[in-house]
Amino acid sequence: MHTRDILLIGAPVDSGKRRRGCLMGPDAFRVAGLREALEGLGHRVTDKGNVAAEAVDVPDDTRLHALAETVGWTRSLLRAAEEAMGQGMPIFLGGDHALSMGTVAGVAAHAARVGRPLFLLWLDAHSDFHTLESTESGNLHGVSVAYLSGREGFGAFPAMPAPIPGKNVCMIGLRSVDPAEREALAATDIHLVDMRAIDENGIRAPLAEFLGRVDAADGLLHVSFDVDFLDPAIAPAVGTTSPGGTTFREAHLVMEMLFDSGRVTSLDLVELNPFLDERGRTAGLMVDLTASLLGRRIFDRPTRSLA
Ligand code: 6HN
Ligand code: MN
Ligand code: MN
Ligand code: MN
Repeated sequence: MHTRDILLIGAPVDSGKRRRGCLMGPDAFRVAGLREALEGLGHRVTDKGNVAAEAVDVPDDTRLHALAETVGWTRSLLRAAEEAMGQGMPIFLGGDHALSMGTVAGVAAHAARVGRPLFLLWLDAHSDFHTLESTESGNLHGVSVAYLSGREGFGAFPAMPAPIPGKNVCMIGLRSVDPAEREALAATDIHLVDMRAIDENGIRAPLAEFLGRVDAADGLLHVSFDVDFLDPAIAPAVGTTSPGGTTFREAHLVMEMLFDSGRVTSLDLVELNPFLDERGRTAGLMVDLTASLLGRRIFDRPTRSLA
């Protein structure tokens, strides 16, 4: 199997929403054995420890929760991600989904520098497509994709170095999208795969189609995995639970297909709130899913038929 150089980078971001706990995420992934699982698959793994937020001089805004802190995280993670892309495959251990503004911006800067198109796979119940103006909650974990797409109105944030075109973005698992997000998404060509589409046609076809386009463009692929992509019955450790999520096998199939594609160059694991977990089961499941993305499989295919 293809051995990869993997960098674990802790991003204990907890500023993207009011309910606290995601700052414990990086250590929960470590305790759940992420490093050992990936080493067991033959990869070289380096744990780079945790990144810290840069101190910034940004006035807070009463409508938005922890704006200055989130801008500080975006700046420091942007730099860390761009640097890591030159060294291997970074896995960012969150932290809430606000962290992706920094990680994906840094990955995009790297892609632009090496002259490769960047594709973004957003596995999430939510579209995270608010602007600072449209957010109703004021929680900045709900604005990441809008920022990464280069939407206007992100004043205090660093300019997005290389906005990702909508046709290069695919969201899978959607089931909680606010009216303003729905309207804004309609004006983009982002690929939207909601839970109804998965119920009716399965999760394989739309993912295969997207991966085919990544392949055709010889693109880099960043995967941003929000715990609430999964059904809360199997993944309770998340603040923004939404019923009707993906099953254990749907999620593993996505990871197995991503491994087979050979395309994934960076990954975020976000929104794990260990304070809400049950005996570490959500952290453990996320570790197992990451192992599937990096080559763990039941059998080497094709499996033998019994006929
Ligand atoms: N996430 N749309 C809601 C809001 O508050 O703007 C939920 C955001 C969820 C954020 O999934 O990372
Ligand atoms: Mn999210
Ligand atoms: Mn680089
Ligand atoms: Mn979500």
